[in-house]
Amino acid sequence: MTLQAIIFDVDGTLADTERDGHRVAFNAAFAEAGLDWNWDVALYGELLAVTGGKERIRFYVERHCPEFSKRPDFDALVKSLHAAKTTHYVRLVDSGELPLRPGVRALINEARVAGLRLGIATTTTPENVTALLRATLGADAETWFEAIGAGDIVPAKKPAPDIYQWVLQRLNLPANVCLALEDSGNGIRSSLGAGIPTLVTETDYTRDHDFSGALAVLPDLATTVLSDVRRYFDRAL
Ligand code: XBP
Ligand code: MG
Repeated sequence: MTLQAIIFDVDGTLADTERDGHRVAFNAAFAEAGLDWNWDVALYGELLAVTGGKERIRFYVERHCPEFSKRPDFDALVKSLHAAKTTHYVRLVDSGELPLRPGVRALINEARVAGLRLGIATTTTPENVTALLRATLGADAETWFEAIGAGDIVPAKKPAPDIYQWVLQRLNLPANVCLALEDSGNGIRSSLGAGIPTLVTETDYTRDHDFSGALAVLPDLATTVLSDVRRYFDRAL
């Protein structure tokens, strides 16, 4: 089998966005709404167990202030908090404060030159993906990715396989000619659930996750070139 496409996760994989991006944006939205919720670095690590921002807010409320969910306007509040969070996050990304992880730009460039097809499978909101690609790779970077599966486009977020299955369908490729790049336990459960061989680059938040089934677990892509990726892919055969 020859590798035909690479499907990238976004948060934690393209860029280390969680601690200094999403977390900061959630806290800004909470403060703006007059809430005294503060997600510190350690607490946020626990909340990452749940993917999706709206789902994460609900998970926090369930655990830390369950009475809050009894408010009649709770659903609307979650929605508006999340919309405000997205605005803050996009602003942060636009300011250029969230760089790509080492080796990511080089691998994407090399893959494009080699004629590999590219996709994205993420639980984050589509606006966030657009902002990150533009801020880091340039105005036309979004067009490099033939299929961008993001956010609520599928109802069941990672670890469910749905988002990867959606991307496979868009690419019109079987799972076994693609390689997924992931950084988290929920991410690899999703990609492997869709049958896609998966390479992991771990982050500070995901180092202790269960990556069983990964082709390899790397600290980052700093020294990984496309021929290495192809070699890892061949392990899946
Ligand atoms: C990313 C996530 C997302 C972001 C927040 O996971 O879990 O929830 O933290 O995004 P993955 P939104 O890298 O596995 O896709 O607030 O836009 O939902
Ligand atoms: Mg991730």
